[in-house]
Amino acid sequence: MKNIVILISGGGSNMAALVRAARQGGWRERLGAQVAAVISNRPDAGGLALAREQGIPAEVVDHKAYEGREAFEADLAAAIDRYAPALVVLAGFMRILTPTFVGRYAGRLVNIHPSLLPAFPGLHTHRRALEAGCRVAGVTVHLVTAELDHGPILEQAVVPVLRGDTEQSLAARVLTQEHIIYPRAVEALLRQEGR
Ligand code: NHR
Ligand code: GAR
Repeated sequence: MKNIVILISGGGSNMAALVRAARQGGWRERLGAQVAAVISNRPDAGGLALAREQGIPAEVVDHKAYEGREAFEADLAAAIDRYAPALVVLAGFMRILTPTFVGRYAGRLVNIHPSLLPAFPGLHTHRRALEAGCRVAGVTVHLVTAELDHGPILEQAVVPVLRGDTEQSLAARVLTQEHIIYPRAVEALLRQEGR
């Protein structure tokens, strides 16, 4: 079985979209794949309850309990490796990962970033797109490399920026596209030979 481990920090709507796609899309039967676990770096992440409701093991590795990134990531990697995952999927995961961690999961680590990369890597993407006067915005699924939000692009979707948009209204429009393209991108990765 190809195990998928999903890392979250917040509400987990992308995680929920992936779980739904796996169930409704028959990933177990068609691809021999399952969402094996959800891990959050925040104990209060709403996605933890959503995962448990679906019968998926949900764990916390709280970064605040550690002195440095390396110590946090050592425990995070140990928690992940118990599931021997074929893919590690960042879904609203908000901690920058060191080159050591990224190297451990090279080619198996994927992220969804709420901008049209290479525009607006990093945080506050919707605010920055509005401030720049962009007429379109969007979302990118990419492989994770050591350089933040710079790995190879797997999928993108574009949405219009509308007159009167706020950070919140634009984020909501982008999020609906995230829920469509992330399951599609993950399914395509699962189909690749040798995964
Ligand atoms: N790590 C690497 N090495 N490469 C990437 O491409 C990564 C990554 C870790 C996370 C997701 C990401 C995004 O899609 C991601 C991609 C957090 C921050 C950040 O600044 C930036 C980008 C992303 C996630 N985090 C702060 C930190 O100090 C904390 C912010 C907070 O907790 O709210 O880690 O945009
Ligand atoms: C999503 O918009 C995701 O693209 C973004 O956070 C939101 C998480 O929502 N990710 C980042 O900003 C990464 N820095 P969710 O928890 O409901 O999936």
